[in-house]
Amino acid sequence: MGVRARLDEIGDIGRDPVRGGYSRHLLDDADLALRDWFRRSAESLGLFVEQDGNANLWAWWGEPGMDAVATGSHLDSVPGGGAYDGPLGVASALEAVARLQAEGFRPTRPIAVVVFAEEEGSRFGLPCLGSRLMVGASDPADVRARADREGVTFDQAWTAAGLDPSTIGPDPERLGRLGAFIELHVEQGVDLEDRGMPLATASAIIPHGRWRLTVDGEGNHAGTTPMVARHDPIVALAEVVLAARDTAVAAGRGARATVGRLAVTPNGTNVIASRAEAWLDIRAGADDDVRTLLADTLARAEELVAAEGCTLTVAEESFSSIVAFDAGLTERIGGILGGVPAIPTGAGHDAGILAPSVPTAMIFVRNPTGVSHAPGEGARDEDCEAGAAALADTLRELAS
Ligand code: HGY
Ligand code: MN
Ligand code: MN
Ligand code: MN
Repeated sequence: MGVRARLDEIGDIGRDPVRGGYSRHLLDDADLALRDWFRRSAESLGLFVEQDGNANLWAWWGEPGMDAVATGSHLDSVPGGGAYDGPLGVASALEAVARLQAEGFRPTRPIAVVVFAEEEGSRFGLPCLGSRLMVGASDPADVRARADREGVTFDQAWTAAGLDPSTIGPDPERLGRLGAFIELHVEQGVDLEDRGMPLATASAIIPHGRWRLTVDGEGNHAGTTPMVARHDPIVALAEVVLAARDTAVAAGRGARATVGRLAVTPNGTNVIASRAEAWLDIRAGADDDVRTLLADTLARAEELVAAEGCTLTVAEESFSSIVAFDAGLTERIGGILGGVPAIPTGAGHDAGILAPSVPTAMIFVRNPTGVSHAPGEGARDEDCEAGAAALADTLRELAS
């Protein structure tokens, strides 16, 4: 069938007419339609499909047993995301199984194609929700206390989809079945384009922290409040955003600080806001570097916020330490792929959550634009097919 044809099957699901690209979030209509597509595609390959207590989907080739080779990724997106981040890994995994079946391959180990829930964290704010819950890296009580941007609680969303929220949490039995996990993913950068190569493996995922910054000021009338009498939280927050940018630029060494999401209360055109919120995403080469970047940003922010007569509250939303992938497995796959480079990534992945518990590796497929988390994300069809072929070669070798 081919990877392109599989991606085209879902090409109209979750299109975002306002932002462009795709908005597919945990258990929303698009996510449910994508889950149906996955189930139908897997069952057409004769795979046995099950959903675990954390809403991750598992399609088994052979009995769900021990020492399984798992491969897959996620189907959810960021708001206005691209077509490949996540779905390329799932479509390639299905295609790799189809190719192996077509050549008459009989695996000696169970093979599972997996779709992890809410990898982007776009609905409830916690990236890699499904894989974190499975490995016990997130507290189910913390997850169930969350609500989405419309105020829908986790339990309400879960039960609306016919799921029982009490089933979320560590799944050691399922995790214990896995002998290896390989995630194929579109590259989110231009390293491969610059090298003129279609594929790579991953050497590491750099650390990634997310914080919610809340600035409180004094709501008032835009027309009757003198400039000197204002405590405007948007002005204060703007200073904090610039402080984060300046701190990351000054730190260098691949440090990155981003505010991509804001919320204002009451959000009126002729109103001085009473509250302004920002979600700060920081990434850098080492855990301590991320922590230092945050501390340096907040040291500057405290002064700026106080100067506006406002107050700042900081809440950590999530933190992912640096991930080093299984060197042996990565080297072996690099060899299967004909000697490709192992490159680090600044993007988080479910593979990063599994890596501490399961021998894990990643395969990157070239992205000519390097753009991701935006409609401009791209991959050439021939590179996508090369990725699926490489994944099939990997599964054949690991499950022979
Ligand atoms: O944010 C990330 O790095 C990933 O795409 N969830
Ligand atoms: Mn992503
Ligand atoms: Mn992804
Ligand atoms: Mn008025």
